[in-house]
Amino acid sequence: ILEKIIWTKDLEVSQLKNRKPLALLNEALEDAPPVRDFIGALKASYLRTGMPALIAEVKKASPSRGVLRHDFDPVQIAKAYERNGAACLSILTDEKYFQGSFENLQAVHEAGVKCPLLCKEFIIDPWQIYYARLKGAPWQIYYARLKGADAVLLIAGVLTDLDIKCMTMVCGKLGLVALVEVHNEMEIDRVLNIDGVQLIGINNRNLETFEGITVVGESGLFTPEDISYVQDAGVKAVLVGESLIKQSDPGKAIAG
Ligand code: IGP
Repeated sequence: ILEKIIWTKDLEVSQLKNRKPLALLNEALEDAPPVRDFIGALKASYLRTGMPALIAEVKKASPSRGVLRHDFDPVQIAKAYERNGAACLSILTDEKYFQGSFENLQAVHEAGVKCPLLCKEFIIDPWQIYYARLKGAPWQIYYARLKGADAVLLIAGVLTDLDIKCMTMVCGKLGLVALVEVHNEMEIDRVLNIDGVQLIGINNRNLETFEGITVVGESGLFTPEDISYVQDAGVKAVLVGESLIKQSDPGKAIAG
């Protein structure tokens, strides 16, 4: 499929400056770390505790809130989250808006954190998978894989159905899982009709359950009541950033 995509898009792609041969990427992949089972970890945690599995987010800043933690140390926070029972971690790699980096992803991976890792990056164009079109975000899915990610985020609102389908296939080829994020019912309907989608994140509101698909409740979760609310709506996992990161001890906040 990779070869096919490259071939069919060859004309457009050849106009891009930073063209890199697919062979180089595939070669690099031979040394990539083994992937961990992201969905398996969510399900295991849910079955063990009966509570939504936690994807704890390692997040320094956000566009709306600015810097969330001035003593931000991604590795220490990741370890604290893992120690205190997070099923998976989400590592912001977007630099521009969230002050994250692929170095943070790699550092957390290399520090021996065992939780599966989600690479939180804005992947907006399937051809970015192969070619650097955004500064600082070269061939993002490949790059995520090489830096130790087990899952990547695909935001339905900025992607076409074909983008999502192609990217999901590329993820599958690389052993990664795509967390497909939706914001409204229209996007949910779109995504449910795309073959191969296994994991959907609902960014607030519009909570439903979907057979055969693991549903993650995302964003704006601050209190135990917030968690109960999405749990009652049927989600099997939650993605929490700000409310943990801002605690004096983010790891303990999970245990509490
Ligand atoms: C975490 P919060 O409100 O708990 O900090 O949210 C996570 O869901 C949020 O950071 C997020 C995000 C995204 C960040 C959801 N979708 C897409 C960057 C890109």
